[in-house]
Amino acid sequence: MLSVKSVVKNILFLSTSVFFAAALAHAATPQKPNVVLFLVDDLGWRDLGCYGSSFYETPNLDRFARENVRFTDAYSACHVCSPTRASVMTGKYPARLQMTDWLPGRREYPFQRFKNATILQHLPFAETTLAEALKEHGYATGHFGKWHLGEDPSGPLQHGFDVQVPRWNKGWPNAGYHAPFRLDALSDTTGDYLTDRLTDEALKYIEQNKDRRFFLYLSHFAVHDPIQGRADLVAKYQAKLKRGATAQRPPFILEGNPDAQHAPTRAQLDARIKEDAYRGYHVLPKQTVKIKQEQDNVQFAAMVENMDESFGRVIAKLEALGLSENTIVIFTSDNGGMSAANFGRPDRVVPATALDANFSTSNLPLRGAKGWLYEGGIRVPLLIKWPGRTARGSVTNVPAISTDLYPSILEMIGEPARPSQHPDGVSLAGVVRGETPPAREALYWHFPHYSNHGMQSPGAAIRAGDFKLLEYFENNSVQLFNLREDVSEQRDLASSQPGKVEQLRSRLHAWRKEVGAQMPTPNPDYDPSRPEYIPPPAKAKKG
Ligand SMILES: [Ca+2]
Repeated sequence: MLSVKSVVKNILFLSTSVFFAAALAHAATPQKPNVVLFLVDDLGWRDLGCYGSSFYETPNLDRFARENVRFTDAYSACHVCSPTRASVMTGKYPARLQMTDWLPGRREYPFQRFKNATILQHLPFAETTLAEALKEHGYATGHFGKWHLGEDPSGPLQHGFDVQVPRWNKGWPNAGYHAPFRLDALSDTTGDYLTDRLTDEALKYIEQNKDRRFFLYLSHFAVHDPIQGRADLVAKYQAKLKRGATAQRPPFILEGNPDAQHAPTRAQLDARIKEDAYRGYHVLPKQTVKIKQEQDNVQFAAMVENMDESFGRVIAKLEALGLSENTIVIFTSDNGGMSAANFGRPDRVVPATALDANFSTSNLPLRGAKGWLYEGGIRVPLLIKWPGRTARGSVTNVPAISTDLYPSILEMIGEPARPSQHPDGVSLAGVVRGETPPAREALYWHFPHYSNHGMQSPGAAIRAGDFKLLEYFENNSVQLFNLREDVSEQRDLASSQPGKVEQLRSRLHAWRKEVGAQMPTPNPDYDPSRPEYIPPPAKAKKG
């Protein structure tokens, strides 16, 4: 029988051994890098200085781009929020997940020939999310900001995150960017600005976890509408606009439905915009809407610079804590810039006095906007820092997409890929190291819905090499562009290159079959005598 003394001795010996074993294991395993994923909402491809904006100032991101890797041809998996976010968390195309539209999704209207395809209302629990994978590898996981992948009990806390700030799962801030925010688990005082407060909390999280590996998902509500900048920055851009305001081009152009029976040419659209019937900001005759052409919105400019400040504060915190050489930092956006207004209710009219609240930016030279399959809807900034592995200041035109982040992060932290979880992603780690790009046949988009930011038919797209084919489901129209020669998608090659069209179309159809993509179904309430939304006549000119 053991004496009390020997039991105590044994416990002491055991606990000391456990302590030394743990310390040895710690010393033998190199510290895994931390991961910061900084995801901005609705930030357009040209909304940063390092991507060509001359109006918005983003010094922290510009410096980061100079020191790390900048992707010129990066894409979001969808032109609206939730599908892209689902692809980031799972490494799967939204079509494979049946999460192809924003949550909860668009209403049905009788002028639409199809019903929107049915979507899941939350991220499926069968998925091993990026956060769950990192948790398995010993990471603390913090979610700060926008989720938009389902309500509780399918929020971030049920999908692998230890911490969620604020406790709010929707796709927009509850009460705007100025305090009071009316958000659980995010306190505020008068004068607080949401992006700043979220950043405060994210920095606290970094401090609290500085001695262990962590995954910080800082998913800002910014720069999604409501378009409300911080007052000091708004004043700065008001002054800047006054100094340099010389409009180079018309403030808006028209875009129509490429799938219409007689789809309008660019010259026809440019002529129509001068007609009285096409005045105003609402759904215009022949399914046209207006697209903003200038980056001159001072409220939006303030939001972009403030978001850049937030990024700069995160980088500075990592440096101050000595973590910057052991932290992977990824910056991207979930879809293109909102240069078209939201006509989720087609009878909505945006008064001329409220343009800046409804049209945030210009995506030029890219065509289209958030809500469109043109490049303006899906091409986004992507910057990656992999400490010690990044070729300083490199720029790559290797196409990348948001499904790639999952396998890229696994490879960069030295953990094995999970090919059955992220079948639609390829690791970009080699590209970041400056090696040969990963083999990939094509990138795909699938949107079996009508869009709030345009009146085009539901459709899909494929990019293979330099070519991109867009296909629309009401009349099966296609458009073919060579992005290398025509990034603005102005020269439709569909009729001159029928072989290319057939090749890409059959690949797109085969992909749809492979991923089990849902197609829109006939709308029983469709009224064929009114095949398009008929807007109210333009009001008579005043004065
Ligand atoms: Ca978005």
